[in-house]
Amino acid sequence: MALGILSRLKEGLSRSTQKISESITAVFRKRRLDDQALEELIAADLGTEVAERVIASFRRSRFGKEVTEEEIKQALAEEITEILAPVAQPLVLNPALKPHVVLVVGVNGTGKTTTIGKLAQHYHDEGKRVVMAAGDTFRAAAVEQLQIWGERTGAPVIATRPNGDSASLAFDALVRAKAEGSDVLLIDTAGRLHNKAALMDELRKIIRVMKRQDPGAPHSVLLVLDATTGQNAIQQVKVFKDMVEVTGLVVTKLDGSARGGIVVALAQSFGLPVHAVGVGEKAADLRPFDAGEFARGLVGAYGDKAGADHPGA
Ligand SMILES: Nc1nc2c(ncn2[C@@H]2O[C@H](COP(=O)(O)OP(=O)(O)OP(=O)(O)O)[C@@H](O)[C@H]2O)c(=O)[nH]1
Ligand SMILES: [Mg+2]
Repeated sequence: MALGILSRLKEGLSRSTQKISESITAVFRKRRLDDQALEELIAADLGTEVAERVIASFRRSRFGKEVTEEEIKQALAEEITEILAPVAQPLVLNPALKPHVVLVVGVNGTGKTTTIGKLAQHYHDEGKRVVMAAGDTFRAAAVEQLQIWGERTGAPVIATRPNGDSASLAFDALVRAKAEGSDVLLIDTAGRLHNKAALMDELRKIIRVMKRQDPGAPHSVLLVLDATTGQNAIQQVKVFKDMVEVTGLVVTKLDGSARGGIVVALAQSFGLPVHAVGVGEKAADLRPFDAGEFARGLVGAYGDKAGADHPGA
């Protein structure tokens, strides 16, 4: 099964791969470390900063040398791994917290509810007691969607009437999770960004109301981003960081994405932990974020595993 997931990640990233490595390889063959190379990397969603960093490093270490395509890929993978390694941090639940409260935010359709379901399954499989709160009270379908995950995992799903107050729902869910001695409370939210002020009010109210009961809550605020939106994800992080204290990211839809490079741009721009990546719609399709694996997948450097650990090339 793990292999299946890995190959789906590879498959998703392979389209980014083509973008990055075909053009880059061609450029480096000609040994023209110039604006074109820079543009190719930026076009692959790596962003200006990362592209400049990669080019600068290549200029120092590779310029004028005979290099094979595989060596270029390995070197690029190493460079990208360096950028990603500091942000590759799993979401660790604090066992002293009963529950550890995780608020999940993000714009419409990024995969919030699905990610909560996957996390519920993951923690359930670890033997933890999970409670979910259907904080998106505007869409009946959103509540049902979470309830299906609840049935799958045996975790209670706290919901309220349609259009009910999400803050009091979150409050009630926290009361319940505490009473049950749960390990983790996962709170879903609505993500209608077209009304930013209303969304900000709602999220802040949820947080304020929960703090009355537990001043430390929410202990984690996960921002879910859809990789297929490319550079727009950068803007979303800025907007949500202004609203709430985002503690970490989950990047979804990397199975179908030609935009894996955005993860590198996010790491470079914000340094926020990337807790996990989504590579499909099923429970098992949430993977821990592995910097090296991701970087190699992104540039298509799977051929020579040993080369990845090449000392100080
Ligand atoms: N291929 C793929 N699809 C995903 C992934 N994560 C979520 N989806 C799908 O994306 C769609 C939206 O996911 P939701 O979890 O409903 O997104 P949401 O953020 O809760 O959406 P709203 O509640 O409408 O704001 C669904 O069809 C999911 O099955 C992923 O990693 N890969
Ligand atoms: Mg949802």
